[in-house]
Amino acid sequence: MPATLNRIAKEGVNGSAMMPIIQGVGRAGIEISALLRGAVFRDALGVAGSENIQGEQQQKIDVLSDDIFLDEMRSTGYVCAVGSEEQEELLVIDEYADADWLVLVDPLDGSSNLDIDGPVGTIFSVVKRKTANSESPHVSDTLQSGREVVAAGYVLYGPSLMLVCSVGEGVHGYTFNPAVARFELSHPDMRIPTSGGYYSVNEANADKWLDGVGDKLESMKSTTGLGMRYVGSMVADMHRTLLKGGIFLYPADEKNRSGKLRLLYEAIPMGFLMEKAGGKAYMSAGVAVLDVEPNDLHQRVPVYLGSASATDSLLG
Ligand code: AHM
Ligand code: MG
Repeated sequence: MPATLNRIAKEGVNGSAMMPIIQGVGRAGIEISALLRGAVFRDALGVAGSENIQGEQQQKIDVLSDDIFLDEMRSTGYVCAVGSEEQEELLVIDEYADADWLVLVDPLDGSSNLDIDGPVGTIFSVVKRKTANSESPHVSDTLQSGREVVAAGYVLYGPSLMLVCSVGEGVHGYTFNPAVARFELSHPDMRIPTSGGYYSVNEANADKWLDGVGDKLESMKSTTGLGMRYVGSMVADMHRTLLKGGIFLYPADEKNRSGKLRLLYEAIPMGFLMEKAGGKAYMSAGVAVLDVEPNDLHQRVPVYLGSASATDSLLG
């Protein structure tokens, strides 16, 4: 009998409490995967005609994935509110407004890759509310640093469907086995290799990067000899970095002076996983992503995620 996603209930310091939520993420992943595979037949590709809070065109699939994720979190009965990259405000789940947990999600990250049938993902993290259970959950409940996160992970919609997560101890990867319709443990205790791998960045922005990152990258390339890979889909780039080593970065640039990626929906969950897998996660030299105190639901930060050797070589 292979180890299945249910085993997460017994692993990690927060495993039992997180079981229904992680299972809900798994169900959302299965539904979103089915949606993606059938999208071209249902006229579900293309723009929805709306913009998200970041002023970006929403794809129809972004909106549908957001609905699916929210429904699955509601169905757990354990989630009082969801903060989503696709929603301006915190979404309170009225039926369970007294529940303990809040979930932050980027329901479909990298959705610009859908035009070319490229990999995309769902990124999530879980925090415990600070407000009393008798009160309505408040946006302040979401503004917790990565040190307060109790579980985080991602779903990767690639050639196979994978859920990679940590509930506080270790990072485990589960692959959906379509023959038996369940996630099975395929990548136990993922650890980022300490050397080798790739650097992963949109190097077309190099002449606009701030903080001298261009020179630092050139120096790192010559000292480490790392190869280069870039999908432009954070989940895919992070997954490769975890498995093969190296570094993924999205520095601040003249256009995105605070960086492009979102602290709560992208940087913190991936930083949490990277640290649990033995790697490093910085927003700048000496400042760990997980130490940043958020001040806005949709805040952006520069990110540098990778092995200790690669991040130290880049940031010093
Ligand atoms: P999104 O949340 O709107 O999909 O944007 C985030 C994505 C990440 O998946 C990826 O790392 C990054 O944007 C790529 O940006 P760029 O195309 O500027 O290289
Ligand atoms: Mg995103």
